[in-house]
Amino acid sequence: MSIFTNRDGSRDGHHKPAGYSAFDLFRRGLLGTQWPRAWRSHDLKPSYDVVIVGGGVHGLATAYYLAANHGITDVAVLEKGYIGGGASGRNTAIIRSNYLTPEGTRFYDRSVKLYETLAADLNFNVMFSQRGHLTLAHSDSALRTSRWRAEVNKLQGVDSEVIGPEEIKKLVPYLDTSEHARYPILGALYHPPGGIIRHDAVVWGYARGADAHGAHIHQNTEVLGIEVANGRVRGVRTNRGDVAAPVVVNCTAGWSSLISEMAGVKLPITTFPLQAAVTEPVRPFLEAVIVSGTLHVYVSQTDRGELVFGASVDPFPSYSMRGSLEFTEGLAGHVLELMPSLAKLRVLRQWAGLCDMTPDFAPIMGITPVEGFYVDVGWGTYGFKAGPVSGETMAQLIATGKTPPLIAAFDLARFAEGRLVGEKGAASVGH
Ligand code: PYC
Repeated sequence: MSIFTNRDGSRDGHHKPAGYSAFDLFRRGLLGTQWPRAWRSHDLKPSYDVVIVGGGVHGLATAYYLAANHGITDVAVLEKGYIGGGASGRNTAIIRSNYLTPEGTRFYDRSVKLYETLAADLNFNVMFSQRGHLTLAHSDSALRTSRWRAEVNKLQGVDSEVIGPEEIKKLVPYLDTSEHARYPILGALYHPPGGIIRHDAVVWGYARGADAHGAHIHQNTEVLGIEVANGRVRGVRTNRGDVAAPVVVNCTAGWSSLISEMAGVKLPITTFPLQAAVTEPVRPFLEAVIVSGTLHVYVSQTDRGELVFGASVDPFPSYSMRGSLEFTEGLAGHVLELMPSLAKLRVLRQWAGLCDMTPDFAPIMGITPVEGFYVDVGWGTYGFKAGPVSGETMAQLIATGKTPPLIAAFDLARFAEGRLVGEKGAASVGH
């Protein structure tokens, strides 16, 4: 039996992602063999209808929805490393929609809704755990912003409210909610639908789905140039050869301004590293996701028991993805101000991802002055949570030629026309 033959007998071009019975899992686990490939390798064709640059959650979701929602399957996803090896694998996997602007709230709410049905849609367990999200306020101004966000959220139908220290203590008993804390907690923005997800599973699920519909996923395929003639995109130059395409989509993070510049499109983006760390696993004690903008820290506990922490972006632009001791020391200090009982926990590893920051902290999505060249970039520290809705709306734009209302506010032209979407106040981290 070919490794591309599924249990339902479907093959290659009509590849259907496999679903496994418990017995199948047990048998394959024991034998350690006969796992069908989740996505296939292909020769790079000389042309595609659509070329997507970037094999993270945004690029793969765009490929998946192009096929699933619009029947566009002659699609190549080009990834210079391995899929999910960029920002999609370097985040803290927090999902939420409690944003500050109506545009942001509506947009991320659609993403939460898509995440809620993603495991069923992709037939792949993405381990979405909606355990509630708390943004702590330690000052009057933070409390005011929380109230503002709660009102904006409610008007958009998003479940979000401000709660006091007593309710916070019930939700998170290990938090120091006493008045004697160095930064006493005055209240919090509580967002019950928020939570965490298994980020690799989201990437793999979309890759399987896109592959099953016929998209070609090309790893180790680096885009070196973008061909433009008479104001129209013509294709891309890669380390594996040239590819002609009438549509090229920039779905990269970290290198988005460099890729766009290859097409002659300048983006108002500055790139900063964002570090995070994970501890050894301990028994489950932390249900909700905790964020403190004042202390520049956020923390959640994975299903494996590890605590995942993050803090602010590094204070200088860089393309470095190395962790630093300075970061871990600062992070530990801030975490212990919130939960002193974690003092003996050991950090297992740390990492950094790249954040493409725009002047208003909102993304840049849609058309560019180069016909056929689209961007889905500028995600700052919000990129992973936006994957599904970005894929869905970018696919709709490419298929119909019309900008979906959900992303109209995020167009590139807003910077020249002074229509900024100020989303900094919804950040989990200081910038
Ligand atoms: O926006 O929730 C967020 C977030 C957490 C870490 C980075 N961004």
